[in-house]
Amino acid sequence: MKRCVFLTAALLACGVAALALTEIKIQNFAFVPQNVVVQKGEMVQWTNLDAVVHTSTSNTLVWDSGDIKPNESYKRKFNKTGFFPYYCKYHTQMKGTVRVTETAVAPTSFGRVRALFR
Ligand SMILES: [Cu+2]
Repeated sequence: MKRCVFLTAALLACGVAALALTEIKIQNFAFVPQNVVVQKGEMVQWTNLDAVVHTSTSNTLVWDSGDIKPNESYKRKFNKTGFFPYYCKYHTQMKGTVRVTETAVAPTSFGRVRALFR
């Protein structure tokens, strides 16, 4: 883990790799980040930082969080590869995507750095 200290990017990568959890904030009626890439078997967690209820609902009904109240989270594991668009049931302009890959997250440099620390 010492190597992580030298680069902000690497530090970030280590944090994600250690937890195998990708966090998405629901803030100002938006999913942040809007598009994420995870490896099969990893967790994604949505945390609602707004003062109103939101949902994370798959366009193809692969999942539906139900109501995520303010300051609450919803978490699920992605066991199948694919591309999964989702939205908020109450505010349909709120959209995001989760891409689930078979192996190490690529092709961004972020993904490569991250893979080094597995
Ligand atoms: Cu919403």
